[in-house]
Amino acid sequence: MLHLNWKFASNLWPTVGHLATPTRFPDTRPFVDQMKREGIITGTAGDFLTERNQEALEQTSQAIAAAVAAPDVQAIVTGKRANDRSPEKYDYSLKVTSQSFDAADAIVRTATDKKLLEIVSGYFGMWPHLNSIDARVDFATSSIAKSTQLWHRDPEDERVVKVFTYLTDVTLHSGPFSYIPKTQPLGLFEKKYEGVLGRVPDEEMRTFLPDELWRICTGPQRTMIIADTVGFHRGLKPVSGTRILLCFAYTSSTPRSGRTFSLTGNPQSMSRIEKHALYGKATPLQQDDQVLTSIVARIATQALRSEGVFADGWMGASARIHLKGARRLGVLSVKGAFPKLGEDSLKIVLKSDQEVIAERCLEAAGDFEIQIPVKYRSTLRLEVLAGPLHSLPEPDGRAVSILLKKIELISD
Ligand SMILES: O=C(O)CCC(=O)C(=O)O
Repeated sequence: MLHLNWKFASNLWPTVGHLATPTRFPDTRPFVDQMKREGIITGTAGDFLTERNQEALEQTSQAIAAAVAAPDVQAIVTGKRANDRSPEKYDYSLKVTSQSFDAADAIVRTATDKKLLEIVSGYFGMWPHLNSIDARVDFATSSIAKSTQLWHRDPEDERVVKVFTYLTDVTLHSGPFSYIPKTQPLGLFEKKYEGVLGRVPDEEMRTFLPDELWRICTGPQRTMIIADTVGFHRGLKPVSGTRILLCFAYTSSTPRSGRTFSLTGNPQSMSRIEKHALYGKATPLQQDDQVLTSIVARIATQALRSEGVFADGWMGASARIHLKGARRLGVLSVKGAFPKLGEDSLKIVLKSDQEVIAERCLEAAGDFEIQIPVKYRSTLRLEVLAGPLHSLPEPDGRAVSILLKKIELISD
C-alpha cells in the first residue's frame, strides 16, 4: 500500500513517464528483476553504462584520482595530519568532489547515463531523480566502526538506489561495501528486521540476519554496485589501504531530503528520462510531514494547548501529542526537564494508543531524555503522563509537572 501510494499518489507523473517509455536496452531487464529480488546487483562499468559514458567514467576516475593524490589529502589519508576536513562522525573518510557541477561534466554525464537510468527506473517503476553525486576516499583509523561503517538503512526516501563505483581495487581489508540481500522494501527479509533500528553492530545484526546472508562486495577497480540502500548496508571498516568510491544516489521526486548539489550550464540534447533525472522538479517533503516535530513549533497551535501543554512547553498532568512520520518504525525521543519545585522524584509514563510504551522515574531534578523504538502507521498518538504537579513560583502560579523541550520521531 505504502509502495503504491509512493508511486501513484506522490509520484504519478514520473511513474507515467516510466510506463510510457519503451525499454531501449534489452539487457537491463534481468538486472531489474535481480534488483527486485535481491536489492543489489554488481557488475562492471561495461555492464551498466553505455559505451560513451564508460569513457566519461574514465575521465571522472582520472580527475578523482588526481584530487586524492593532492598533498593535503594524502597528509590526512596517511595519518600525518589530523582529519579536520570531515565531521567527527566521518573521520575515516574525505570527500573529494565539490557540490556544484556543470551539466556537461563527465561525472554528471556518467550519473545520467541512459542505460543506468533505465535500470533504476525499472526498479523504482518511475523515472528517478538524481539526488547526490559524491566521490570520497576512505582509510583506516584507530577508532571503532561508526556511522556508515555500521549496518543501517538510508532514510532519504521509500526506496533509494545508490550506485557505487570502486575507483581502486577493494579487498576485504580496504573497506568493501556490504549488503544484506532481500532486506530492501518488499524484499523477502524486509519483515525480519522490523525491530532493528538505527545503526546496528555486527553482533546485534547476527541475531536477526546471520553472516551467511551478508554480501561483502570486494572487487577490482571499476566494479559497480547498484543497491537499494533502504535495505541494510554498511562500508566494512578498512584495516589497511584506501578505497576510492564514486557514489550516485537516486530517489523519487518526493524525497525526504533534497538534492545535495547544485547544477550550472545548459542541458545538451537529452532524452526525457535524463532530463527528468537532472532537471525534473523535486519537492522534498516538508519537515512537518516527515519525522521531525518540534514541540516548540507545535505548541503554538490551539489544539495542543488544549491538550495539556502550555505554549512555553510546561505540561500539566497529561498531554496528548500527535506526531507525524512517514515511516512505520522509528525511535521516539522525548526531551525535557524536571524542575526543582519541591518533590525529589517524578514519574513519567508514555502511552501510545492507550498502551504504556515507557515508564521512567526521575530521582533528581534536571534534564532528561527518553528514547524508545516505536511502530506507527503515519501518525503516532502519544500521551504523556507526569506527576506530581507543583506550582510555578508566583506570579506565574501554573500547576505543572515537567517542561517539554522537544519531541521527535527519528527514523535512523
Ligand atoms: O561506505 C560504504 O561502503 C557505505 C556507504 C553508505 O553506507 C551510504 O552511502 O549510505
